[in-house]
Amino acid sequence: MRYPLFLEADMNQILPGHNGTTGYTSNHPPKHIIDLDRYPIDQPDHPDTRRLVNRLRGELDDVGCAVIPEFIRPDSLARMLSEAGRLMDKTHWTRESHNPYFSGDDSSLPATHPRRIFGDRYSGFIDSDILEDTSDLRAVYDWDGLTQFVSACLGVAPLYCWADPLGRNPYGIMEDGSCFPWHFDGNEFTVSILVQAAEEGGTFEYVPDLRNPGDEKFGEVGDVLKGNRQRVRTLDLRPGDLQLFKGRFSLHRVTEVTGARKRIIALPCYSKDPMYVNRPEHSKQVYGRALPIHYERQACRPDTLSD
Ligand SMILES: O=C(O)CCC(=O)C(=O)O
Ligand SMILES: [Fe+2]
Repeated sequence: MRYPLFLEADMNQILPGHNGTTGYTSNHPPKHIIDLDRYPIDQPDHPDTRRLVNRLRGELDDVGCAVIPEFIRPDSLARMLSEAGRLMDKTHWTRESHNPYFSGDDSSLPATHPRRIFGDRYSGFIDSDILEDTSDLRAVYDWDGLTQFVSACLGVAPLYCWADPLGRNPYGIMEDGSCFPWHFDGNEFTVSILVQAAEEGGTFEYVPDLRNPGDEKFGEVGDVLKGNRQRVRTLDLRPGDLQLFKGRFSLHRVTEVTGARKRIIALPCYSKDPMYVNRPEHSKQVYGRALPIHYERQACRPDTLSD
């Protein structure tokens, strides 16, 4: 399978999935997970796929985010929901305060600097390394077809599944009282698939392309943290939709969840750098642990941003 938008040499560099194969691992092949009848992304030359890629590229350029409705089949969504349910008591919950960069306070900066503005987070993750062997989420993430499709939509090649063993494709969990304050992600690109919506709240808000690899735009970040909503966009996700998002460059947050039903979201992540993983401090804050790979690769950063 080849997307014609890129040089063949580039496409050949896309890495296989975490298990070293280029295929999928679940009991269910990609066509049982993704609605390939409506979205034939396994056929890059199909006119529908070309149109879809062009639409998504346009949306990403215009508003920094793109959505594909009902991308995941209802049966697969139900399997993801039951997997998350079985793993729910292994969720790593965090109640803490962090700045948009998940870094420590720096008293050498003025009190109004974004690195000194902390927001309260209460949310959890089912880390990627504990997903079940037959997980649909793991299978679809390990399928090269999805990586190549995401690569084509982002206009970024080669693109890699994220090397971070904890953060690469977790379920994000929020319950009554949960919220996730303004932040930038450690990885460059995130695909999110809402598995179950909260009863109320849990709205995804973002400011497209607020910073870029050469410029932190601390002034603009500070304005958003102080409540300026001029450039803030909101997204009303529905279960099964797929959302593509540039989380390392677009400041984003999830508003407070209320009600008994948990908000559950699958978060497959991608990177331009095949070696890069979270800093140990970032990994501990978000996923509850840091592994040897996080310490070994501390010096290996994808850019010079604050994180
Ligand atoms: O739950 C979401 O919609 C996004 C969560 C998020 O921003 C993150 O996990 O970094
Ligand atoms: Fe994020």
